[in-house]
Amino acid sequence: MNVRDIADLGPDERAALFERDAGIEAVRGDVRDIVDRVETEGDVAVREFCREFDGVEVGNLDITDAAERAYDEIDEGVREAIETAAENIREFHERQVPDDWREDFDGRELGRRYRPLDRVGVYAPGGTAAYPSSVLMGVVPAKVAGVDHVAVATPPADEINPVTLAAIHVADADVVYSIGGAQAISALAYGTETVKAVQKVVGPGNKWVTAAKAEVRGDVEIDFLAGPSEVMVVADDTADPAFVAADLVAQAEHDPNASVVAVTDDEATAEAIADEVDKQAAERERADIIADALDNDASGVFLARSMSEAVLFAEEYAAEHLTIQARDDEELLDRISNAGSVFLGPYTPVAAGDYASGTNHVLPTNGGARLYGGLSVDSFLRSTTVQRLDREGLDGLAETVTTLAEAEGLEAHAASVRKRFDGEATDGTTE
Ligand code: HSO
Ligand code: ZN
Repeated sequence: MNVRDIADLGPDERAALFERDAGIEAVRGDVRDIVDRVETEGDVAVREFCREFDGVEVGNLDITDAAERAYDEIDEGVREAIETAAENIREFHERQVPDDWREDFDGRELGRRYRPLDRVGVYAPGGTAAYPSSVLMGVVPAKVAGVDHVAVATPPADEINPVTLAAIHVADADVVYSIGGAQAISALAYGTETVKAVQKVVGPGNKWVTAAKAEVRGDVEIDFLAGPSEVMVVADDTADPAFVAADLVAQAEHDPNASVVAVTDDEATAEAIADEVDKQAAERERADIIADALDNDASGVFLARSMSEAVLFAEEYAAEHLTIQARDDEELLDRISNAGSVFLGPYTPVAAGDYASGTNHVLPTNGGARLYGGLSVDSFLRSTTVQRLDREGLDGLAETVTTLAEAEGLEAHAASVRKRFDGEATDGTTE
């Protein structure tokens, strides 16, 4: 890998780094047809697409029983690892559950109440992108939030990944469908004879799945449109180049379109990271995918003139994962707002969060971190405000409300307040 100087970046190079997108436009038209057909024809269309895209003649679309069987059958070590990861994820997400509250604001009792969504769908990719860990990241927070019906859809195959199925069981999903791609997203969004329609669809997927989520958004809620994995490492001269490189190479193995970036103010560190990346990348099993990801226009090792410039670069990039390997990591973190998930210190590899530390790995990519955060318990809750005013509370507010109502030309609004004091003077208004 070459080290590039931030100061030398031209507008096109900056655009490639900072204006990443999910790359779904090319498939939007085809996906719209699939989504529409499933919406209007239901199971018949789903089965046809399973045949066409997955090459599988699906018997029962509901495979909930298979998850429990897989749990019993998989390797014991893997089963324990799933359970440990699920437990840590559950614990961290339980800490996120907000309490309902009511408070008195001078005769105005106001509060907020949280209730879970009733029905949620989690997409679990299949094939080489089958990540049992992503099943945990989608289902566990939904269950912690109290969602009653959590459905998982995963593509049909001659043998569906048993570890994915076991993770679905451990995460305690309620129903599992053997449906993949855009057809799964449409089936979850609109329902079919077999599939119960949900209110929100979450989870990562390929560009077909992502385009389908864009398509159904509005009719149902979605989490966000996630693209390939990204990592940004901000490093100073105290960073261990081998650790930094290992994290870059790890995220690079996800996808040829993954983006992996390091930025440092120290030239020797930059060169050492670049050398280490080349060395480690060649040693990995998925060397081909890694090589493509490293070649990406949004990947690279960058030299900044100062740590302040490095921080600005990271802020502008708004990476899915941000790791800070530097002396003053907390101080640097204070200056960064745009990041999906942050990893501090030499012993916090991104892989820890990917699997088992407890944080969620379904995170905003393509700069989404400028606007929103990753999947959490909040993603599955809706809040309702509640209020009760006593007579004095309303009396104290009457003039403000009637004045504003009349300023908006909404006389009946003002009257609805005055009605409470018919024939009487209020503190503020005299009728
Ligand atoms: N780094 C990926 C999640 C993942 N890693 C799943 C391993 N398995 C996106 O955050
Ligand atoms: Zn990962």
